[in-house]
Amino acid sequence: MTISSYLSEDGADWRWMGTTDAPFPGVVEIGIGIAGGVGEAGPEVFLSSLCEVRLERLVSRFRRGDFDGSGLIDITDVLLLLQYLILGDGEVICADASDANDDGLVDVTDALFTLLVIFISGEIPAPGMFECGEDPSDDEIGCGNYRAPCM
Ligand SMILES: [Ca+2]
Ligand SMILES: [Ca+2]
Repeated sequence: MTISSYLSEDGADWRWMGTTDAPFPGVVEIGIGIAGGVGEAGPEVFLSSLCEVRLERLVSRFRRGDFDGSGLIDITDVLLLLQYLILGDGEVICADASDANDDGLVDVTDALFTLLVIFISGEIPAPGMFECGEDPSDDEIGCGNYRAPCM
């Protein structure tokens, strides 16, 4: 059991009491209680409410190749991606969108692949550079905060 606590701005003493292996995705039941003092076995908590919390993976929609989240895939995405990779300048807004070749990594090959598609030929993998969509690939990267409108 793990017990930690903090005092919020309104003076309430919040305690975390216990850790469990939550199913993911799945539903966990969480109790909200009121502390009533500290007994021999630790804090005494009177359970006041139970609620179910559903744990789901957030699915983000994006245009692949849109490193800067502008909604367009162009040379700016290539330059900003290279600037990020080489100089460490900037941030990855949405790793899935930055992974232009959909190999599960955000690296210099994504910049080269995007250049190839823009100036020579080829096709950006699904959902593509013109359509918004979810990542069909099962990889370790996700899409945290894609900025462009994506319906
Ligand atoms: Ca862009
Ligand atoms: Ca890649």
